[in-house]
Amino acid sequence: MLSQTQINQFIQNGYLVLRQIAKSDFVEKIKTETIQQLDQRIEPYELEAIVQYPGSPNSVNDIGGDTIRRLRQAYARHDLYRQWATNTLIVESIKQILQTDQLYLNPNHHNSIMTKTPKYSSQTNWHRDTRYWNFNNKYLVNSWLAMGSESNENGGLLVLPGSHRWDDDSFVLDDEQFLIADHPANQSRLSLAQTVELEAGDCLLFSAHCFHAAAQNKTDIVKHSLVFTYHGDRTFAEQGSSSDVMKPIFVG
Ligand SMILES: O=C(O)CCC(=O)C(=O)O
Repeated sequence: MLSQTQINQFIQNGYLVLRQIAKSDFVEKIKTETIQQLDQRIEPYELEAIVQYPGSPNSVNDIGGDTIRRLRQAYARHDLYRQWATNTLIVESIKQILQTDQLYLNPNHHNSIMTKTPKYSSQTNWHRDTRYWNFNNKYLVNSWLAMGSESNENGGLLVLPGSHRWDDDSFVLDDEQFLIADHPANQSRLSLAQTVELEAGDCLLFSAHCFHAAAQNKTDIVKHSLVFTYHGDRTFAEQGSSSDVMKPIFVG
């Protein structure tokens, strides 16, 4: 159960960190499973070389071209991931934030284990997840469970607090809907950037409409995070869109 202060923080900033919400033995289990699935290269996954973000290998045939950026379809992969996706504390917290009686996980978005490898990871520029998603509103919340420490050094998330409420268009995006980092019109907003420092077992909840970014992993340890996207019963995917391929999963 979130306190009113925590709910207010989310409303104000567009994100909230729930510290040490996953028990350490559970995090160890989920991390072991993740490393195994990565080693076995269990599909479906997305390669760094395919997204072509800054720093990613130029092609799948280059050195590091087979580096996995994320394992997709986490919910269907293993009961441990489903346990986290339906964890009562997470589900009830997001229901409070969204003021909904019924919560759904959208299996088409995130629903993944994000990995950042030391040598071949990429930088993700400032974006809103909602930019390519197709829903009738912006009220979607991501949960991001850290399986280890996350900081700017290993490519942890950065957020622009309050950006989920920016409904004007005074910031400038490129063709792929990323904020242009060196555009004068974006400078005051980019100066708000905060690094979200996490430890194993911490979970970040953030609005899918909140601008976020992440650097490359400059350490020598792989970073793993488990990410799901949720919405309430007043949010619908547009029929026939990429957000509607698989039907929402009721989680509580
Ligand atoms: O870990 C990262 O690079 C950020 C991932 C992200 O923001 C996304 O996939 O939407």
